[in-house]
Amino acid sequence: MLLPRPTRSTPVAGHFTVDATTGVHAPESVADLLRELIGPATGLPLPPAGPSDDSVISLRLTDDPTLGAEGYQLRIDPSGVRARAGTEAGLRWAVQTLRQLLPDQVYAAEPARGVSWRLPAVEIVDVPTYAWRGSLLDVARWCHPLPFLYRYVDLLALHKLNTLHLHLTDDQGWRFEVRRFPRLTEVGGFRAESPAGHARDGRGGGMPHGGWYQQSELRDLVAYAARRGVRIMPEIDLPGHAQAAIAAYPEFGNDPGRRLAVGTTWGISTHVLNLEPATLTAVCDILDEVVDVFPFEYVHVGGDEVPTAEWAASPAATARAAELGLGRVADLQGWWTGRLAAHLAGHGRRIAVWDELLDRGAPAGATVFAWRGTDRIDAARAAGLPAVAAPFSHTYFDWAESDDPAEPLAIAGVLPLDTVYGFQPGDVLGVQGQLWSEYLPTEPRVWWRAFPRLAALAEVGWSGPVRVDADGALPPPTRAEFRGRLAGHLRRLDRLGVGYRPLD
Ligand code: TNX
Repeated sequence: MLLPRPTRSTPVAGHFTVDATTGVHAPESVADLLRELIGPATGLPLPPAGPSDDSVISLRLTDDPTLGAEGYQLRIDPSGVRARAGTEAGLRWAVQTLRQLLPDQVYAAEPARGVSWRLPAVEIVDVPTYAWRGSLLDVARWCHPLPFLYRYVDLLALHKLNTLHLHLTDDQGWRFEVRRFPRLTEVGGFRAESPAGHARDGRGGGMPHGGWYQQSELRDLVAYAARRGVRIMPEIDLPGHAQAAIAAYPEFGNDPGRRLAVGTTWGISTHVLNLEPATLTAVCDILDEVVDVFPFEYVHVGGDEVPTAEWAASPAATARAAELGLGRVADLQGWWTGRLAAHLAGHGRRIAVWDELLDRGAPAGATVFAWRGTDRIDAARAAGLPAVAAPFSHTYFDWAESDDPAEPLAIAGVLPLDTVYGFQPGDVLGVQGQLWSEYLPTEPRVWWRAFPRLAALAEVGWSGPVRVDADGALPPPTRAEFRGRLAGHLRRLDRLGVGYRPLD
């Protein structure tokens, strides 16, 4: 009942039981992860294996290029467990597979008594199809508490998803502590109220909301995620979706005399950063603190939904466009983002951007997050840029799963589970599921919208797309196989107390 489905799995006769005599042979960090993930529920000590032990779990690094950066092979037979991988990342995924092969009580928080920790004998070779298997969590619209972020990382690792895209800033909140610009969080981290009901109804709830993360808290989260094979990509959304920053520092906006409030409704703010040298320098200073906290190679600098009216009305911006020989004011965005890319390149980093940049001069080397439809994936490829497939049509899990009026309030809909599972991403760096949080203010809401769809996308990312009929529908046997396996997988989420949306 593995999810995601492994590349190859062949049953072998018999089984192996993990018990109090079982020792572990593995690189230290991998052995620690095994103990951390299997110890609490089983109560087993899993000590380092001695030379004469005959009950052993052995997880070793090997030189096998066919396993790539994250693949592993695993053999369980009555004599023990042996996993091999070319990297510690591969061994970590082998640990997640071992955990899935144990009885689902292994996911319980409390010691489970009277369970025989029996592993079926099997031979597995498992190599992911896509290198980027991500999940965006929007902590800007609602500042989700840190313990939830830790749980979220656990859930990603369980599904062999390797990237958490943390959307840290937006019009309605700035959550990343910046030492040099403390008002970003002191002012930008708090708003007066949020919409009550759908934003289009125009009613405010009257309740303030706010919060932010200290750099040290985020560093700890990064380290915790890294031990599980999950990288965290920070997103600082620029130069639009930045009203919270302008509320904190009016000089970043296009009218320094104007006092803006942190956004209190959802949608697209018309207020964007100005393109003055001082603001560019400030943004680079902010990014310096970002790279200091997040070691991952990619920094997402946003770039979605940037209205250009303020630039068009600004003599300084129009003069700059003319001086740069840009035909359109909108192209200033590509030029400006190129400056950020160059600055980040100085730190050895690459930039990620939303697909709007394709229309405004995306900087060379940028990785494009194609969200406005599957055609944006093709557009990125046509521009010679790597793409992560994140189209709303298949990966926007903030959308309702059905049109049943009993569904909790959603920004839009409908995105059914089968559509996610049938997604054909094409030739891309990988796939990513989005959990924008306008209508996901609490942990239970996030889980409801995330699962089971994120599990389906994790399988697309790891195991590759399934074959679909000419009309895009799942062939009934494929659907039945996945649903059957998913039903078993949901028992694991039950043990973890993750309140997913039940299968229809
Ligand atoms: C569009 S996707 C946005 C977000 C919203 C989302 C809601 C993207 C890059 N921008 O600001 O939260 O739609 O589905």
